[in-house]
Amino acid sequence: MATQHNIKSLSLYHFQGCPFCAATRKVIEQTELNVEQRDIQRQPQLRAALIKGGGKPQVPCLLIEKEDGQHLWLYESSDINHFLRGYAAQSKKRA
Ligand SMILES: N[C@@H](CCC(=O)N[C@@H](CS)C(=O)NCC(=O)O)C(=O)O
Repeated sequence: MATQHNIKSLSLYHFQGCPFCAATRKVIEQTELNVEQRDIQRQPQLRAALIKGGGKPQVPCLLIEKEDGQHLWLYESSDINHFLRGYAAQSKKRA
């Protein structure tokens, strides 16, 4: 799994009417993490990118881009929320 110091960026694939996405957006708001939000209903090309990269159109999905160029596609809101909280806690410790 990616650790705090080797992550380049985080992006959330989501859409507005999805309750699982809403819960994850709330965690992003609470943790104040810098996560780019990519709405797959507003931009169909993002849905295509999600399927191509992650393997399926399910949202929420967190794209973790590492410094070495590796891309990790994390599905399941409970796993994403757990990851975000841990990442936020690590970031605070290192600050
Ligand atoms: N267990 C998943 C459920 C996610 C889910 O059902 N997302 C719906 C939108 S609310 C979805 O993407 N459905 C389309 C699909 O699975 O292909 C989670 O907690 O993230």
